[in-house]
Amino acid sequence: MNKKWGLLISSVALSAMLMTACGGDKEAASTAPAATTGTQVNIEASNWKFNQETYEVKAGEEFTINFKSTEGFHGIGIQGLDVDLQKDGSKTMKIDTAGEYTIFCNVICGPDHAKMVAKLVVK
Ligand SMILES: [Cu+2]
Repeated sequence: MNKKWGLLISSVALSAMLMTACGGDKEAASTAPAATTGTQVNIEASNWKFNQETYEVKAGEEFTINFKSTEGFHGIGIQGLDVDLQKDGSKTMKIDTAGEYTIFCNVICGPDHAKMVAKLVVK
């Protein structure tokens, strides 16, 4: 996973920066309308942080991540999970085992991009 992101990030770094600079708006392929029931995990990204340091969900229960860039162009990936959202988007999923997962920004968004990390705690 790390290796994959490293490759991806270095290969698209330039184009991502250009796209961000022009205010390009791209819909992620995995974007789906937000579900209205179940646990909602609202993650907002701004320059250069997430609105919470940790987000909690329950193991074995479905939840929906609602991701939004409120300032700038950001994205989220979650280490070890199939989550890849850019700008705005939602993803419904379920994690069966308790643990902690690192949420990171997957768009090269500016000088403090590397600081954009948070934690998903599955209890
Ligand atoms: Cu970023």
